[in-house]
Order: sequence, then C-alpha cells, then structure tokens
Amino acid sequence: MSEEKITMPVSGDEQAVASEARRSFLRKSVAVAGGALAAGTVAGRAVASDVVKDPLPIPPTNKMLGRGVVSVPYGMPSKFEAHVVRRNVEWLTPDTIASISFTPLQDLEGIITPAGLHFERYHGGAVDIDPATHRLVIHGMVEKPMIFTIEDLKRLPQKSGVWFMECPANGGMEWRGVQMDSLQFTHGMISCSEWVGVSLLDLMKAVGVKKEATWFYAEGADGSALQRSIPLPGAKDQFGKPIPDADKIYKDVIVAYAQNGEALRPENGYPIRLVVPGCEANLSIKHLRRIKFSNKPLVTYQETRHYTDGMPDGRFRQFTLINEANSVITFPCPDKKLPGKGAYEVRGLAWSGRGKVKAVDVSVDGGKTWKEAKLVEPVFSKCLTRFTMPWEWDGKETLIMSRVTDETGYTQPTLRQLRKERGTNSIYHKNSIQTWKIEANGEVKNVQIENL
Ligand SMILES: Nc1nc2c(c(=O)[nH]1)N[C@H]1C(S)=C(S)[C@@H](COP(=O)(O)O)O[C@H]1N2
Ligand SMILES: [Mo]
Repeated sequence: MSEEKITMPVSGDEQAVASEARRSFLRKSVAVAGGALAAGTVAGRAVASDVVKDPLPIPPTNKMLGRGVVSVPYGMPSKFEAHVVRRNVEWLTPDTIASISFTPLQDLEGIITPAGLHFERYHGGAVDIDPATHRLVIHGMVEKPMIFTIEDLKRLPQKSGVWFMECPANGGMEWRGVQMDSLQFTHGMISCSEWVGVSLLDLMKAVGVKKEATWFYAEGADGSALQRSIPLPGAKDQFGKPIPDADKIYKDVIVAYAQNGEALRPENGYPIRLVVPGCEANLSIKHLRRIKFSNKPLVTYQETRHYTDGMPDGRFRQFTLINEANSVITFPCPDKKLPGKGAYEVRGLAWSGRGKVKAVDVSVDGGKTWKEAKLVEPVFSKCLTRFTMPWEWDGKETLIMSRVTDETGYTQPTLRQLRKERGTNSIYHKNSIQTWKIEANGEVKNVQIENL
C-alpha cells in the first residue's frame, strides 16, 4: 500500500512520529544502498526485497487505519501465524488415544519451543488433572515413604534448566528409506523448554533412599499408566549387566511443575511430570503419580515391546537411554524452499544428550567440503543449540547437510555408518546426518544418498 492511499485523518503527534520514522528509514536505506551497513547483508551481499523509491511507502499506523488494539486475557499468536501448528501423521497413529503430534521446527526461531507447539505423545489419551487432589507417592526401598501434594513440592527448593525433550522415535520413520517430505515429520519429535521443579536428589534425601536401591520406577496417572525404570549408580539389567551412564542420568532429574514460565500444559503432563534431561523422552513420565525405589528394573511392556533397539543380528538392545548428538538444517528445508538464487543464511538446530554442542559443520556441496557454522548463544547443556552459516546459492542443484560434534568429542554418524552398526530393524535413536537436496527451482527434497 502506498502512502498516498491513506485517507484516515492523522493527528499532529502521529504526523511527527511518521515523519521522524520516514527520516530514520531514509538514513538507513541510504546506508544500505551504499553498502556501509553490515546489517542487511548476508554473505557480503545486500538483501532487500525491493529497490527503494522516494517518497517511501511508510507502513500506516493502526490508528490511521482505524483498527483497534486487541487485548485478551491470555494472548495468542497473530492470525497471520495460523499455519504454525502441531501436526499428526494420520497413518502413524490412526487412533486418537495413542497419539503423536509433531513440532513445526520449520517455523520456529531460537531454541525455545512455545508450550502450545511442544510435540505431544500419548500412549493412552490425554488428561487434565486437578492439582488440588493430585498426589506424588514416593516409596519402595526408602526409610520413610511419603506422599506429596503439589503445594508441598512447590515449597521445596527449585531447580530448573533449559533442556530438550526428544522421543527416541524421532526420525524413526526414515530408518529404511525416505518417507516424509517435511522437516516437521522427519525431526519434529523434539522440543525444548525451560523446565522448573524440584530436584530428584532433594526428594531422595527427604524419603531416605536405602543404599541397596539401584533403580527407580516412575509412573503416570493417565490412561497408559506409563511406567519406566530409571537407573541409579550401580544399576544392572535383569541379566546382571551394568547399565552404562547409570552414575550420570539421575543427577539432573527434576519433578517439574512449570514450563517456559507457566504451569505445565495438560498435554505435557499437568500438574507434574518427571524431566530426565538428555534422555529419551519416554522416561519423562507425565502426570507423575508414583516413584518407587528398587534394586532391579521393572522390564515392563514399555521396556521390551517398545524402546528397545532392533540390531542387524535380530537381537535387541535394551536401556539405551541417552539421546546421542544430532543436528538438522531447518532453513532451507522441504517446508521452506528457496525463492531464488542469492544470499542466504543456512540455519539449523543441534543437540546432544551428553552435554553441550561443541561444533557444527555444514556442507553445501554434498559432503565434499565442510565449513564450521557459527553457534548462536546461548549454548546450554542437553539443550537445543542454534547454528547459522552464510551461503551464496548459485541456483544449481546441490545437497546440503549438517554434522554436530558434542563436548565428549562424539560426532554425528552418516546414515551409512549408522546402518552398518545398527541395520534397519530399529525404530529408535536414529541420529544420522540429514541430507536435503536443493533443486534448481529452489524446492527442497528429503533424500538418502547411498554413500553418505
Ligand atoms: N504419563 C505419560 N507420560 C509419558 C507418556 C505417556 O503416554 N503417558 N509418553 C512418553 C513419551 S513416549 C514421550 S516421547 C514423552 C513426550 O512428552 P510430551 O508429550 O510432553 O512431548 O512423554 C513421555 N511421558
Ligand atoms: Mo516417545
């Protein structure tokens, strides 16, 4: 819309503001045209969607257009963002009781997932539990079994962290080949929040966990009553084999009651859930009703039929709890094609269940050469980390990919390496390098290349 078309009466004040805005915009556009400003350039090229003409079409104010300010008791995103929603894959969870909805990673910036877009996974249907009547029972191998109300938990010292939550089935549909032409479905079973609650260590102290306890079970109050066994130091499996990292996993665990500044959402476990940072999200039991200490794992349906990794020899690995380092380019991606050749910033997300992301390399030539991307602050442990890299696209077909290395020195495998070690019988823990094919028309395709 051009400035001339605005016929609404303008007050003196607004005129002053509008003309100051015009002057400052002019100063900025002159600077950009002269190439003097670093802002507004990518890969050394100026980026502007239009050549500026004078007089400039300054956007009108709300008041000039006669629109009122919208105020609601609880704010929602702009109606122009209505496409940014969780989505389901219909054939994956045809019944609505066992459901998975995926986070729209292609539309998110930074590292925090708004609670309403946090992916959501239910084995037995969602519930919304009254916090006034809910209780957390802690029992088993303890000196003093205890029952906590939500108010009791909130009086204890707080512990919080910004941690990702990832279902180990993230990417699971792609083990045998390409299946989903959307970033939302290839990687959208990961989200990241600031979680606030009570440290498990404090609760363990309160009930006096006995020395013999080497496991605890956590159980939910929803339809599935999902139960998982979580190792403590010295934990062994049902065959007597030590559980790797049993001395690390439990230390960060919290019983959370808040997520991104407000109470947990019902879909994410209201009023309390376990959060087991860095580990497969099915350990993070929602609607937590019970923690029981023991000296052996439960070996439930959920720990045998599900959440075990099929190996090439037909056997299954069990209790592979930590999510290894992984990364993906979120722009461009199948959901966000390139409008034409020129300067861009490649953007993506990297994470590791073992700590901080140390480095991310990006290739824009099918893995022939790699360049280190910039990590965007903040970089937290067991948290999504944003990376960026400037890129001048020449308009030719190419393959792009990212590869993360975490603070332990572990580097994300290629798909070929992963398949060599783990075959294609698995559903869980697929963290191989994701390749996107950029076509000459700017469209982006999900591909799996044999030698990568
Ligand atoms: N009570 C309960 N907790 C649960 C589940 C469930 O079905 N019921 N699903 C688990 C699984 S498989 C995952 S991946 C995570 C997902 O957490 P979210 O729904 O908050 O994303 O919750 C876990 N905790
Ligand atoms: Mo899951």
